[in-house]
Amino acid sequence: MTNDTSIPTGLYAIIDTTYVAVADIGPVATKILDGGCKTIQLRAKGLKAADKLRAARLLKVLCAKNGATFIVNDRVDIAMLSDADGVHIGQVDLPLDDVRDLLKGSKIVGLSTHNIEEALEAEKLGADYIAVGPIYSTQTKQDAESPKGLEHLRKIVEKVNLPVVAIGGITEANLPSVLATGVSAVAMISAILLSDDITANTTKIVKKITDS
Ligand code: 3NM
Repeated sequence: MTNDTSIPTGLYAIIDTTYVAVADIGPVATKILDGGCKTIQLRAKGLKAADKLRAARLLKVLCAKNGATFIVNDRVDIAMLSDADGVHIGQVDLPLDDVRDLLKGSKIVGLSTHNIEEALEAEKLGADYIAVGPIYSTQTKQDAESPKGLEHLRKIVEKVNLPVVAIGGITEANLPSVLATGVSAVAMISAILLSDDITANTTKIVKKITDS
């Protein structure tokens, strides 16, 4: 486990390139950071590796300037080359131990989990945090599992001794119910990226989390 104190808490915004054109990644990140968000993940599934790396390097600089944590989804190599603060991996990616070996030092490694067994295994493996989802139905991830709901989330928060990031279909409207389960952070993609005023919307969500 890393001793890094910047393990995601509060709003965990994910810049997903299915919603954001490559040229807009920097401006969108700036709007999110201006709204007070302290964690950004780059999720760039369809992008060419060189574009991913360029975007990751840009996001690292923007996040560092704002005292925010920058996480790369899936790609350990891109995380290393961009000096990201961490990487987020899924169940089908490289084993967590090997990811940590590659990254060295105090980098954050987060793992996607979908049930209590995976969550407990993540704890055993020494993940720094787990994502649990999808809590609600989502349009963003095509191969998402069926929605797990709040009771499922609450049980994992109770049983697993790791920071939990809730993900999937989370909006400003259902945020209070999600926060009431005791999660450490709330990941949002469409609720942030599809808003008309990203900074104002982010500010509102960050305040809602802080005040809860
Ligand atoms: N992972 P939105 S759900 C990237 O269940 C992702 O692991 C999920 O997007 C999981 O906030 C999801 O737009 C999509 O619903 C979240």
